[in-house]
Amino acid sequence: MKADSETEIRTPGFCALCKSRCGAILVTREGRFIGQEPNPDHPTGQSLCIKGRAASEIVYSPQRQLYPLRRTRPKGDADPGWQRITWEEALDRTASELDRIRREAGAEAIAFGLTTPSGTPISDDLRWIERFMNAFGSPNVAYGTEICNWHKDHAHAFTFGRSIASPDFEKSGCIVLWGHNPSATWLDHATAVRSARTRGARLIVIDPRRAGFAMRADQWLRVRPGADGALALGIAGEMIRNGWFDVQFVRDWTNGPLLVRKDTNRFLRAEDLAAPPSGASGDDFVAWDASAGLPVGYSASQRAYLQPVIPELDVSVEFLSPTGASLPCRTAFGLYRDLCNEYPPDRVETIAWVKAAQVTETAKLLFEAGPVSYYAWSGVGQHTNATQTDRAISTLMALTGSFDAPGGNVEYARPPARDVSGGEFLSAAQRAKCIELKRSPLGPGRDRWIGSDVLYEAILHGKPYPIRGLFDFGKNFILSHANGDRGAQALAKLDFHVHTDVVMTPTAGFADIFLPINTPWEREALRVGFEGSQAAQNLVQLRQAVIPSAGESASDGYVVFELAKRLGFGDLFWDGDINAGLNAIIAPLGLTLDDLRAQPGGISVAGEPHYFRYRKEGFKTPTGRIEIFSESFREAGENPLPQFVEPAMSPRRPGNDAFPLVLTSAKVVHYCHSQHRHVPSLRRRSPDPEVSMHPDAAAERGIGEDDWVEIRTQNGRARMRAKFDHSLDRRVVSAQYGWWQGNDELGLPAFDSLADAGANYNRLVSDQHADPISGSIGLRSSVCDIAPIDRA
Ligand SMILES: Nc1nc2c(c(=O)[nH]1)N[C@H]1C(S)=C(S)[C@@H](COP(=O)(O)OP(=O)(O)OC[C@H]3O[C@@H](n4cnc5c(=O)[nH]c(N)nc54)[C@H](O)[C@@H]3O)O[C@H]1N2
Ligand SMILES: Nc1nc2c(c(=O)[nH]1)N[C@H]1C(S)=C(S)[C@@H](COP(=O)(O)OP(=O)(O)OC[C@H]3O[C@@H](n4cnc5c(=O)[nH]c(N)nc54)[C@H](O)[C@@H]3O)O[C@H]1N2
Ligand code: SF4
Ligand SMILES: [Mo]
Repeated sequence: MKADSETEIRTPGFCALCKSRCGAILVTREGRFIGQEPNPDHPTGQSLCIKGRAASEIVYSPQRQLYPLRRTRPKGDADPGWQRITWEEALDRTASELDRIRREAGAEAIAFGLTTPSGTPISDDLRWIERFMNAFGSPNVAYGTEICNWHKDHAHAFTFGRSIASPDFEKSGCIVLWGHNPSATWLDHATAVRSARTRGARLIVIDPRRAGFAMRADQWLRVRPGADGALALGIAGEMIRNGWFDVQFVRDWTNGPLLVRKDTNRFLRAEDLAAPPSGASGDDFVAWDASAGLPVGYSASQRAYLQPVIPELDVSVEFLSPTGASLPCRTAFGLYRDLCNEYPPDRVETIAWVKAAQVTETAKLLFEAGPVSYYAWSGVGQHTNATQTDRAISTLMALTGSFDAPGGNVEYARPPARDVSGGEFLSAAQRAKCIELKRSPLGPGRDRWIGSDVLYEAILHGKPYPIRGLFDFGKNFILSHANGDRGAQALAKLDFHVHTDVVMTPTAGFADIFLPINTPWEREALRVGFEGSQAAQNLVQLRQAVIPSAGESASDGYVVFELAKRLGFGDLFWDGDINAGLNAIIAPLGLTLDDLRAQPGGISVAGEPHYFRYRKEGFKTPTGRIEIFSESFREAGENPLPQFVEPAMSPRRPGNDAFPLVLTSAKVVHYCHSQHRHVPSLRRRSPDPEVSMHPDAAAERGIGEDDWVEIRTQNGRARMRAKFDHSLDRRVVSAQYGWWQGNDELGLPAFDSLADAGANYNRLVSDQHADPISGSIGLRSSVCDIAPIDRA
C-alpha cells in the first residue's frame, strides 16, 4: 500500500468481475474509490478491460440496492411492495423459513441458485456458499454449469480423466480456440495468445463469427452453430487417413488397441474367451499382438499389458466364446476410425458448412505445428449435443500427442490449501436425491448440480418431488436461462425465495426476502492461486476492502456465516468468525491472514508444473488410459464413441422451414451476461441489444443496418437492432442476451424480460430439449426468422 499524495491510496488487489481476475492497483482518494489500474507486477495484471476500468461506476451506481427488503404484495404483482427491514429481521425470517421447509419436506425441498464465478465476483465467497449448501443438506444446486463449463471441466474427464486444464500457450506451436473468444471474455488468455502469436505460434479458430482472434488466425473455420462434433470427426478422419497423428502416443496411452465385441459393443474381457490370453483372466481387457498372431491381456488396475507387446491399433479379429459361439471384435481405435470415415471433408462441408479444403489443411496444421494447446468454451457447451461434441474434440486432441506435454494442455501445481467447501457434510443419501440424476447418472447431478429445466419442473409439477424453496445467490434465471416465461411461473409458485444480489434483477423481483450484496472493492477476499500460468497459480493474495460497504450492503460470506448460526450449524462456521475460517484455509501453506495483510500484493508459494504426469500415474479413467471408447457411456445408454447428433433445433431436421436462420449468441466485452447495462461508460459504447446478420439476409427481408427488428422462434419473440456482419454465413445470425436493465443516468430504457416487445434472447429458446448427459440447452442452436418491426 503506498500513498502517492496525502490523500491517494494505491493498494494492490485484483479485479473479480470475471474469470480473468486481472491483477490491479485499487485507487482511493479521500476515502472515495477512484478505480483500478493494471498491475504489471501481478501475473495476471498486464491490462484491464473496459469493465475493469468502469469499477467505480459499478460501486457508486444509484441502481444498487443497499438495504434488506421484504415483499409485502403477492408474487407476480407488478409491484412487490418492497419494505425495508433490518438485517436482523431478514436473517431471522430467512432462517426460520428455510428451517420450516426443511422440517416439513426435507432439505432437498429447498434448491439453491448460484451465479457463475466466471462472470461475477461471487468467486470471492464461493467456498463459503458451497460449505453452507452442503451443511444445510440440499442436493439441488442450480449452478448453470450445464450451459457454461460442464463440458470442458467435467465431460472432458470421460476422455482424459481430468478437465481441459490450462493451455500452455507460452510453449505451444499451435493454439486452437474452439468456441472461445478470449478477446472479449478472458483478457489474460487473450494477452497470452497474442504473445504466443508474436513468437510465431500458429492459430486455429473455430467460430461462426470472424471476431477477435478469428481475424488473425491461420485457419478460421466458420462452423455452423452446433455442428462442431461433425467437424471434429472430419478433421480427425483426415489426420488418421494421412497418418498425421502421433501413432505411438495413441497406441501407448489410449484405449484404442483394446478389442470391442461387435455383439455387445462392450470391451472384450478375458473371461469371454474360450482361450484367454496367457496370464489374463476375469475382466482383464484384450488387445491383439499381430506379430505373434495372438491376443494379449491388459490389466486396468496395473494399467499394463500382461506381456511385452506392440499392440495392433486397427484390426478386426474373430474369437470363440467358452460355448463355442463366434465373437467378432474390432479395436476401439478401429471403430473410431470407421466413425471418422463417415465424415470425409466434402460431407463435413455439407453438414458443418466449413470448406472441405480447410478440414484437410487444419488436420495437417495440427500435425505439423505442434505441440498443440486448445481451449473450448461457450461455443461448444450451449447445445443439446454438447457432451458428445466435447468427446469429439478431446479425442481429436488426443491424436496430437500433446496431452500434458510442454506446450499442450497441462495442470499447474496448486498451493495445497485446505478445501473448506464441505463436501463431506452432504450425505450419500442426500446426494442420491439430486433431481438431475434422473436425467443421467453421468451428468452434473453427480456433483449435485441441476439444470434450470428440471428445477422448474420440480417446482411447477412436483416431479420427481416438489421443490418449495429457493435460496438464490445472484442467479438471474429469467435472463440467463432458457424459457424465461416458465422460469417466471416457477418462481411465482415458490413457497419461500430468498435472493442475494447487488441490484434488483427480474429474478430477484420474485423473492420474499432480498439481501443486498456489496461490490468486491468493499470486501476482503482470499484468492489461492490465479489462472493461466504457474506463476499465477503460485500466488496467494488477500484483496483488501478499500472502502466501506455502501448502505447496509454486505458480502455473501457474511450472509451464510450468520445464517449458519441461526440454523444450528454455527460450529461448522467457526461460530461466525470468518477470519478463523480464512486462517484454516491457508494454515497448510504456513501462512496467516496477518502475513497476507502485510503483503497486499500477495505471497508466492513455490510450485512447478508437472508435465507428463500420466507416465507415472496413468489416467483416472476406467481403463487407466485416454478413452477413445467409453464403456461408461455404453452402460448409461449413450454412444461410447463421440457420435455426432444434430442439435434438437437444426436446419437439417424436418419441420423447421418457417425458421430458416440458425440463431446463436456470444458475449460482448462491455458486459457480463445480464449485468452492467446500468454502468454509463459501458452502456454508452453499447446502448442497444444487437443481432448481427449477413447484409444479404437482411436485404432479403427488407432490413437496413441499425433497424429495430423482431427475432421470432417457435417459443417467443425479442426485439433488437440489426447489425451487418459480412463474415457470417447468410444462414446464421448471432444475437446478444442478457438485456433487461435500464440506465437511469443516460436515460436509456429497460426492457420487459417477459414480453415479446422486450429483448430477452433466452425467451426465444425452448428448454424442452436437453443434452441427454449434461442437460445443456440449445442456447446457441435454435432456428429463427427475423422481420423488420414495422411489418412485425
Ligand atoms: N443466450 C445465452 N444465454 C446464456 C449464455 C450465452 O452465452 N448465451 N451464457 C451462459 C453462461 S456461460 C452463464 S455462466 C450464465 C450466467 O448466468 P447468471 O449466473 O445468472 O449470471 P448473470 O446473468 O450475470 O447474473 C449474475 C447476477 O449476480 C449479481 N452479482 C454480482 N456480484 C455478485 C456477488 O458478489 N454476489 C451475489 N450474490 N450476486 C452478485 C449480478 O448483479 C447479477 O444480477 O448465463 C448463461 N446464459
Ligand atoms: N465480457 C465478458 N466476459 C466474460 C463473460 C461475460 O459475460 N462477458 N462471462 C464469463 C463466463 S461465465 C464464461 S462461460 C466465459 C465464456 O467465454 P467464451 O467461450 O469466450 O464466450 P462467448 O463469447 O460467449 O463464446 C465464444 C465464441 O463462441 C462462438 N460460437 C457461437 N456459437 C458457436 C458454435 O456453435 N460453435 C462454435 N465453435 N463457436 C460458437 C461465438 O461466436 C463466440 O465468439 O466468459 C467469461 N467472461
Ligand atoms: S477482463 Fe476485465 S472484467 Fe475481467 S477481471 Fe480483467 S479487468 Fe476485470
Ligand atoms: Mo459461464
